Amino acid sequence: MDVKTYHFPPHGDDRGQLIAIEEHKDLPFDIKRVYYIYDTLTNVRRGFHAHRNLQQILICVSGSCKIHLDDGHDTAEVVLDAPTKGLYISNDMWREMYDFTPGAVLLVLASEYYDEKDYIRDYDAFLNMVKEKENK
Ligand code: T46
Repeated sequence: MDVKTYHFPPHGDDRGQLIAIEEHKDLPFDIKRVYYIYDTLTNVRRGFHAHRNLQQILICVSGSCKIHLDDGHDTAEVVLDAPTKGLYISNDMWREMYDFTPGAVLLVLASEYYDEKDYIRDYDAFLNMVKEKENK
């Protein structure tokens, strides 16, 4: 699977590090929403859904976690272990997040407002949608 990642360069000096992400310059979409996931226990797996119309960039800004991606044919595992690394996730991609280290914070930049109707939470329904789109 072709996994798209971004490198966000840090502006470091003897005080520490700073990363800036600017709409229209560093991202392939306009940001409508930002959320972050934290206090997730190491043995917890979350996600288990795809989106019909949502692009996102995931950045583990503290600690690390793993992302399982599934496009209905192939799967990939991506380790997010640096605040400089962003993972792009498009529409129609099943995702699961797991192996959060204690204190990990997963920041998500999203192209759309929150909409529960955009979620496909049933894996078989996800596979059917992928097949239907391919047969069109
Ligand atoms: C995704 C992965 C990476 C809101 O009220 N607004 C929001 O913008 C979001 C994202 C969630 N919520 C509520 C809905 C649930 O009651 O927060 C609760 C937890 O959401 P959810 O169970 O969907 O969280 P995850 O970690 O399974 O998935 C989230 C995103 O929902 C999803 O879009 O791609 O992170």
